[in-house]
Amino acid sequence: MIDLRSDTVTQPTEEMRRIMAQAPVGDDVFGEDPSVNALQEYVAELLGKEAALFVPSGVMGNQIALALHCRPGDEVIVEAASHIFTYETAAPAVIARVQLCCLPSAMGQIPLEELQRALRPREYYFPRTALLCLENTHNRHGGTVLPLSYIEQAAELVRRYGIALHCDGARLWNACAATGITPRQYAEPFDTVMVCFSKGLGAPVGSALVGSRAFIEEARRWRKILGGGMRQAGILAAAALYALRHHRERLQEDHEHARLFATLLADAAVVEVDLERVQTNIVVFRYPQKISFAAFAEACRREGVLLSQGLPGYARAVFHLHISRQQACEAAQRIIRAVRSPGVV
Ligand code: TLP
Repeated sequence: MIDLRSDTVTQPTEEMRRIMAQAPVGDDVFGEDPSVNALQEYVAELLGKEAALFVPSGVMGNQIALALHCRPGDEVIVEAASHIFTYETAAPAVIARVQLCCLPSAMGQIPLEELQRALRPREYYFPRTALLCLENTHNRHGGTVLPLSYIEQAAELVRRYGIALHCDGARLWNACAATGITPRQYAEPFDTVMVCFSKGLGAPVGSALVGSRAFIEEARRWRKILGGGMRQAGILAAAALYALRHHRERLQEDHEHARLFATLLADAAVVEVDLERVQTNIVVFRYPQKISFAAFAEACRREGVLLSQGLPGYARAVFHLHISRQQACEAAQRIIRAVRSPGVV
C-alpha cells in the first residue's frame, strides 16, 4: 500500500528510535527535562525568537497563540481554507472564545485590499480585530508557499493597527526547502510561529510555539491548562531534535516526488491537476466529479494507494520520507488505473 494520506503517517526511523531510547529525560513540568530544553533552545535559535515551547500538537500550539494574543470576543483573521478554521474542531470558539473572520484567497495569500477592508473600526460595538494568522505552507491550497514579500506587506499593514501576527508554520520547513529562505527570515515578521516536527520531518509527535520570552512563559501556563504538561517528554523531544538536524535537508526530495507524481497525472489527463500549485510536498487534484470522494478513495485503495480529501471536489496526496521516487511514479499509475476502472469513468 502506498500511503499518501498525509506526511503525518511516517514511522520513526531506526536511528531516531535509538536516539529516543538514549535521550536524557527529567520532569518537564518542573522544566527539568534536558532533551526538551535542548530542543526548545535549538528551535528558538533557528527561528530567531527569544524562546520556544514544546507542545504535543500543532493544534495546541495554534490555540495557545490565539488564547494569548486575544481576549474573549475578539476577532481573528484567518484564510478561509486555513487549518485553524477547517480542522481544529472549532477550538477558537471553545478555548480563546474568539470569532474568526475568514477571508478567501486563491493560494493562501489573502489579497491585501481584502485584509485592509476586514480590519474593524475601533467602535465599541464591533469586535476588536486582535490577530492575523497566516499559514505557510498552505495545506488545503496544496502546500503552496507564501512569498516573504507578501508576509512583510501584510505585517506592515496589520502593525499599523496594533494587530498581532501569528504563523501556522506546520510545514514552514517545506516553505524553506522550496525557496531557500531561512526559518529565521520567514519568522521575522511574526510575533509567534508554530512549527511541527510530526509532518514532513518524520518525528512521531510534537510541535513548538516560538515568540518572546514573556509570551512563552504565559504559553507554558496555557499548555498546562490544556493538559499538555508532559513530564518525561524528552523521549519525544529527542526525536524532534534528531528530525530537525537530519531530515530537513531531504524535504527537497519529497517536493521532487510530488512534482513527478503531479506531472504524470497531468500528462494522463484523467484528473485535473493545477501544476502551479505543486510547490512543495502536497498535490491536490480534482477527481471525477460524478462520484463521491469516498467512492474515488475506495477505487484508489483497491489499486493500493491511500489518499485524503482536500477542498471540496479535491483529493490530496502528500509525499514524505517513506515514499521513494519509484513509489511516486507507481502511485500515479495506480490512480490513473483507478480513474479508468468501471464505476469511476
Ligand atoms: N494537518 C493534518 C490534518 O489535520 C489535516 C494533515 O494531515 O495535513 N496546521 C496545519 C497547516 C496542519 O496541516 C496541521 C495538521 C496542523 C496545523 C495541526 O497539527 P497536529 O495534527 O499536530 O495538531
